[in-house]
Amino acid sequence: MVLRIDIDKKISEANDQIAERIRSKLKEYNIPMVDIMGSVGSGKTSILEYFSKKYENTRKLLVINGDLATDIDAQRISQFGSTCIQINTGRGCHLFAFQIETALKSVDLNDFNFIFVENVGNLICPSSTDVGAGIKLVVTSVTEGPYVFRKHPITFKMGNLAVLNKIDLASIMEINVNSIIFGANELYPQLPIIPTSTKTGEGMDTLAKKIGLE
Ligand SMILES: Nc1nc2c(ncn2[C@@H]2O[C@H](COP(=O)(O)OP(=O)(O)OP(=O)(O)O)[C@@H](O)[C@H]2O)c(=O)[nH]1
Ligand SMILES: [Mg+2]
Repeated sequence: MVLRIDIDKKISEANDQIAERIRSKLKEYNIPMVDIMGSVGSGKTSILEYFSKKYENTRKLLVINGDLATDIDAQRISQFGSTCIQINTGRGCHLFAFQIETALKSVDLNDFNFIFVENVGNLICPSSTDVGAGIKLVVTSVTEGPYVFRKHPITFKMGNLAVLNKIDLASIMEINVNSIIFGANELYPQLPIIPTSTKTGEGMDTLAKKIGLE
């Protein structure tokens, strides 16, 4: 006799239950949570540094950082007044909802009014695991080349919002930002895409408004 146990399905169902529990908890407290996903080096932490600086005196930001190792990102962001919790996943290529729930239990939610998750840097794994966020923000950048939107259909279909970051480098990378966004809009008509630069600040107010920070 062969018994088959679909472990993947069970893990994913258990994860989704925890993600729903997180969503209802945050709704109770009226705290939005954004899950930031994107390739290594696309600018996830830089966006969080930018917002932490800009909203230091007006917002109470909690950031949960996922990385294989080190607390570099949490240290970078916490310089600007945000509270950061670093989760090291070892070999794990994405965060699970149970890790977010554990992190949230370690703080008093009354102390915060906006939460970001910086997921582990890659454009593949994080999109398939719900961490309980209301918005899934996909961060990509012009230095990743012109084909990134076409090559990662699942991630961009799962996302609610995307950013094309580092547009200050577009000409040096020989990237036509408008044509990339035009192509991506055709592929993912449901996905708003905001061109940004954390260096010049271009597009950052639009992004802040879109996620409800402003
Ligand atoms: N020119 C330019 N550089 C940027 C921009 N945003 C981020 N960078 C640079 O890109 C590099 C990587 O940025 P990070 O914010 O650390 O990227 P990340 O997505 O958090 O990377 P991981 O956490 O390692 O996945 C840094 O050297 C940033 O200064 C931008 O808009 N323009
Ligand atoms: Mg980072």
